[in-house]
Amino acid sequence: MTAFYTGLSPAQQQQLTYRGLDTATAFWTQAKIDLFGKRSLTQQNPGLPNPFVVSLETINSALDTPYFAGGQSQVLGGFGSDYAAQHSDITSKGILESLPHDNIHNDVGGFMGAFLSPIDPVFAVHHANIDRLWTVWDGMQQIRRLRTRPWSQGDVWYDEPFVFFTDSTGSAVMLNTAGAYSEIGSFNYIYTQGSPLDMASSAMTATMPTEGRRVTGTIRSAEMNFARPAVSRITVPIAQHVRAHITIEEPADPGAIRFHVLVNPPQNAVTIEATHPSYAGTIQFFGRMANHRHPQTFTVPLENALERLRRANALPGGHEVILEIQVVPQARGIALRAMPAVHVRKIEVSWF
Ligand SMILES: [Cu+2]
Repeated sequence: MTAFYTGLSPAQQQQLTYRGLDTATAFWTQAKIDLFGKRSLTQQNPGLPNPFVVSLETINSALDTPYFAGGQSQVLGGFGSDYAAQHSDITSKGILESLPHDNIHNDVGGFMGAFLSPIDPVFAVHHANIDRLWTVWDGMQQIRRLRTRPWSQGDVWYDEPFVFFTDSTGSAVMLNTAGAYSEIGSFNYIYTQGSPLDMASSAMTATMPTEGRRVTGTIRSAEMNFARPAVSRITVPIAQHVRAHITIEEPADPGAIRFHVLVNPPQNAVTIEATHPSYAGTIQFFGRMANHRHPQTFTVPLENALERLRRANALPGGHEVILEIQVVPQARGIALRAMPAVHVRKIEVSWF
């Protein structure tokens, strides 16, 4: 392991240092932790705990996001993450990463929930689908006549190198920047049937909004437990798309907790049933980033839960709606005696 680590280029060692793996010992210590992690999903136990996080309505909400990256003036948040100085930085995650991407990693478990996730063959299938959805989004953006790539700081994004990119012989690939592979034309394949794009092209109009709004709510009980969720009340106008941006401080053992997000749940009832109309999604910490233990922002679509509540006559009429957003932490895996302290820093809502 020492020979491997010291054989890395300065650029590669820098990337690992960004992630706190700044010595061969630190790298090997983390690899051993990952090695002994067991898959939660197995042949005998193949069911995802929250299939809703990969439902078509969740995917469609992600695909309806009109910008590549959020942050700065793009207050709605992006299809991908918000702008960051480089790719190990903590930044706000879009819907695709917050729900399908992260939940699959952690819920498959074992290597998939860890820094060395590409070791698990399931990784290739999972990321092939994430890539496919990116291509679907590109096609939808073209129909909407909106940009498929960053509109500012684009050069930073295009020039970002992937320094661990090697060919089948282990030699470094020279064409290794994000920009070199930003179009599917660079690859020798295309996607054909079975994507939402087939339906989208006929149903979609080219009138996506160019701007939206975002407001911050005040949080009650930021220090939460299962019986006492973090709650925020925010009044928003009736809009087609409504998203919650939830900032949570990374807990000491992030892999042990998932967070359920509910909108306007029944009074005094904590329900985390994904079939309840109020259930909006589940988020969990994934990925080894720089500044480990810093807060992370997740994006959860509320529009589908609101539509279900509307159909159940559980939302009052009018031009505005008061949203009560609850974030309910739940211990996963082995039962914990006491929920470790977890803090919700911020709950924002954007709409367009
Ligand atoms: Cu991934």
